[in-house]
Amino acid sequence: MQGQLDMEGALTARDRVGIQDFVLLDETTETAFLSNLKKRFSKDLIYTYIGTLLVSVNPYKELDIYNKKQMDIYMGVNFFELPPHIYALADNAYHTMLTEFNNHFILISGESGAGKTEASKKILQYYAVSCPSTTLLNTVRDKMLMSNPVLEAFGNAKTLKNDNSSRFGKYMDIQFDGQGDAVGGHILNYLLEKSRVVHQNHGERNFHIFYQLVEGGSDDLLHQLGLERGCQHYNYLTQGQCAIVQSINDKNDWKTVKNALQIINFDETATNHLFEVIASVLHLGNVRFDSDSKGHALLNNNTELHWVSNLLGVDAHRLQEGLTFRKIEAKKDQVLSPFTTDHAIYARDALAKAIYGQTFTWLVNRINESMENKDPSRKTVIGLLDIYGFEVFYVNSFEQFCINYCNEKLQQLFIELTLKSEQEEYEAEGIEWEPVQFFNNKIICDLIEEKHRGIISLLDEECLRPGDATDLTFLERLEEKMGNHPHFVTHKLADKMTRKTLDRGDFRLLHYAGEVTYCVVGFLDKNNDLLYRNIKDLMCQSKNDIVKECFSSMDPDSRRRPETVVTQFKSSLQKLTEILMAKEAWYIRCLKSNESKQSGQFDEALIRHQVKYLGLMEHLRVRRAGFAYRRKYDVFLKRYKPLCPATWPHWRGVAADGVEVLVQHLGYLPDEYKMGRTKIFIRHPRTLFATEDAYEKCKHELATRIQAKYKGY
Ligand code: AOV
Ligand code: MG
Repeated sequence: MQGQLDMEGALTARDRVGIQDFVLLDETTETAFLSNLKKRFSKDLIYTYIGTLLVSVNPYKELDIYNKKQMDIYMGVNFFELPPHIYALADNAYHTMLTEFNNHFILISGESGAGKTEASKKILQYYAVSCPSTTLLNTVRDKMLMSNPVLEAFGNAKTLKNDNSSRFGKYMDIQFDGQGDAVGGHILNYLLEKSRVVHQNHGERNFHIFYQLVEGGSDDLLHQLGLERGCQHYNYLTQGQCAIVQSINDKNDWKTVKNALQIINFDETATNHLFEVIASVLHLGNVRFDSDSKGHALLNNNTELHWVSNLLGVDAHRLQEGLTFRKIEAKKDQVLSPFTTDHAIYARDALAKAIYGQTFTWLVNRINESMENKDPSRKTVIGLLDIYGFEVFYVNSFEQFCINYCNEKLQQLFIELTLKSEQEEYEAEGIEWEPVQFFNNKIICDLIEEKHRGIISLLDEECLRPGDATDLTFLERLEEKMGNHPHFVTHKLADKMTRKTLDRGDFRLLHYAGEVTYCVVGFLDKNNDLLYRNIKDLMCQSKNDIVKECFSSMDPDSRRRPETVVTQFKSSLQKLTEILMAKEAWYIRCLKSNESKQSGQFDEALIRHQVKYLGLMEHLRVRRAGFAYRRKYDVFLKRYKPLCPATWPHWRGVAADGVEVLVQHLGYLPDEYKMGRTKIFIRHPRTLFATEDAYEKCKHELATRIQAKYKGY
């Protein structure tokens, strides 16, 4: 059998290139695991399996393994017959979807900079290039592919961890028809890190699109938008003091994005409106305020404000009023209350964030329209999840809290679907089993999201409490309620628990992936994300179609207080979990090879830490002791019954008995499979692949016989 030969070939070559599936390692120690990874990494073999889970180590250099030739090699070939590759996983998910006509998703996880976004792009390319196609469908594929550079331009930015860090979460459904043609796509986006529009930490940048525009835009375009060439002219682009990045070519990226916008059906008007919005944000960032003798904010000069009003198509006087006064409704009267300069800056930044955030969602909607499947009658999907990875910076704020919470949820999903449910299934099916212990991070998820008691609830309560609520009162509430939790550390306890002190305004969470100290400054504001009413009303009257559409649809009932940011995020993650749980899962666990983004560096301590917290050793133990494949008796019998005269064409008895007869006939050894209550469990994929090969051969022979028969007529 081909699979077996290759497997044995790999075994003899183990000293050269390591083992391609950890399940075949002699010992399941962390040291053996790491040494295998390292051996393979040194040979540029960045992929290794744990059963059907793919482990990937970021090489930080271009490898010649992503091309049409490689795609052809992996197309339609059984999983373990070739060296591990992301194409093999993509292909396997695709073929399972086609044969079983069900929905799948690929969960790509790992910390910031580990290679999730690159992995998701490779998978999308694989489907776009290697699935069958017609000319009509080619346009859908092009759009799916081209959605990437556009969304990356608007939603990715350079951080200290990653020069192209995703600052939003993305779940993309790729829809296939019954023949396996990619016929449509749909994207769900999650919480964009809007605060980056107005503030960047040292060594970080704003979203790529701003730099692309001021570096790559034509003279005419910049003139039309009132912009100067070069990032140095814009406050919103220079705070991180690293506008120019060696690994990024903003000019070239600009061309790619312009071209991509055309492919996803942006006509000239829509494109112009989009750039007007981007330019208006840059101008807003340059609007400055002075203070008069009473401490009230005054506009420093009118030029920038006029550009904003021009580009957004709103009245300049009302815009100025909105940025320097608050409108208070008193009975039937409206009173204008002047802002201090701090307030005015706050209002300006809030507007910039709102414009950008709304435009991003609008963009996703437009991309979805362009990729829409015109005939949704018969379709199955493969969902690709690429979300911001776990991150720890020197200072961590509300954004890291949301991102790390999201990663806790994904880890929880992984545990639920693999370690926990796998073991529960053996129990339910009555299969003998030695339980594998693992750390369940549910305790941390509960600490964050439990109703009425979790951090999110306390934060919302403080945000909604009228009067004197501040970031510090929120911290006090946390300390009061969470002080004794094993994963929560206050400054009072910091010395005792972790021997690292905490500042008065900090709290620390012991996440599954490590400890993170959060500074509470800004938590309430960012969670409230309020925009002054008069500014919102003004934007609804904008002559820029995008702005008008976005702000008009923001909150139809403006008297109702909108849900807080973190609560919206929590419900969107809940919905995502439900979407994923209804599908069959495939996993890619990405590992970051080193912190300095260097090729060829295998930082053993860093990788050991990731292997630990991702639960890879536990996964391996479950896989090794368990069964790689399981199928309901009726599904298994329906597919493979032609392989046995006693079950073909019909088996009249109970499906389980039919399966027993069938596998006996195929010569399965007693150790290779177990019969559960409702399913057959097969220990190693090789066994199933041999059966699958036999099935393909049998199908072919049957077809040839039928053809020969008809030829005779
Ligand atoms: P991430 O998505 O996991 O981080 P990326 O996919 O953006 O990480 O990868 C970071 C960088 O690592 C890329 O820009 C590439 O330079 C390099 N890289 C990753 N995978 C590969 C690969 N297979 N081959 C070559 N280079 C690679 V974040 O979005 O920050 O969580 O939030
Ligand atoms: Mg990413």
